[in-house]
Amino acid sequence: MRGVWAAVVVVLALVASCAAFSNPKWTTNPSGNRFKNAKFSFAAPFQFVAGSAIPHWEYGGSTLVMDDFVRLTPDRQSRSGWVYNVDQCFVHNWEAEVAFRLHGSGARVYGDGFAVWYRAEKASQVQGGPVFGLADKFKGLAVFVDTFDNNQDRANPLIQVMVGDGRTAYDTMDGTQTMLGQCSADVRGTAEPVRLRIRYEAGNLVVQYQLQPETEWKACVEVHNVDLPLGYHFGLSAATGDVADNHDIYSFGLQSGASPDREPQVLGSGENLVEGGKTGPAIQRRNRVRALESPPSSSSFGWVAAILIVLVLVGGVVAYVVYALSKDDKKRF
Ligand SMILES: [Ca+2]
Ligand SMILES: [Ca+2]
Repeated sequence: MRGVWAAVVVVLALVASCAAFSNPKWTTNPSGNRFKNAKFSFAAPFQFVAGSAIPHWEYGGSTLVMDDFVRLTPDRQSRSGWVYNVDQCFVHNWEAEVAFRLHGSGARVYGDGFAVWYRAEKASQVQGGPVFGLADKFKGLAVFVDTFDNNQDRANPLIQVMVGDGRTAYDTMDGTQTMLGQCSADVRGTAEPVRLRIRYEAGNLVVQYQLQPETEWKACVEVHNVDLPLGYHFGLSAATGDVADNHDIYSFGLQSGASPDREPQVLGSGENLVEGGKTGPAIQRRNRVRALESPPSSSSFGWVAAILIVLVLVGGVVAYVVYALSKDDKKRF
């Protein structure tokens, strides 16, 4: 009988250790399996702690951190400012939400707008430049909120997506030649902050905006097969030129997660990743990094559950065999 009890103890110990590993270390919001990433987010009130007004973010140029918002530029000519996250982001699927207000004394002309970035360079390498305040020929994603109508097509203000390859220069005529998609959006001069949402999930990029709180989200741009490397940095920047505006950012929030129907393809299997029809080295490499960096998802709970069931079954069989053998031993005597 001693063997039976030993088998039972081993099985219970294995079950307990698996349960400990499956304990989630993040909070899930009510909308599903997304969770907020505090180190890639900021929001008021901004507190001045240890020389940095915004933990995990650096800022420069004309940027001023106020109590309730970050002012990238004041309503003055020829200013540019930026705020930039210091951490590399290894989140595979994410959703960024920016609350902003663009306003100033200009009644008919104002500008130039601001950019939301996911760029290659580190915060310590950020250089000012002509693309809404940061350097051109960037690597990564840009979502421009372009208020000044350079090419006089009357489409501004507009929200526009560009993916930079590190060589292509931004088309200064409102990005007409370099954009992946855009929409006109009357986002300037609002009483309340406007919200911009950028969702990147399984290679699909979706941009929406909300003009007033508690109102519907409007679709703006949807682009497929967008390959963004892991390890880039989030940032925001704005610039004024001959025309000017206050470019005020109230919050930047990053949520990470994935839709449940896509997640099982990605986690745990290095070979079978299907993402926008691409399986290039960047995606495979990203997939490997993701398996290391990402917290366990719902699919990993599935694995834990399967392992537990197998362990219980194996334990049962072992216990039965040991029990039967001990019975045989007794019969023999
Ligand atoms: Ca423009
Ligand atoms: Ca234009």
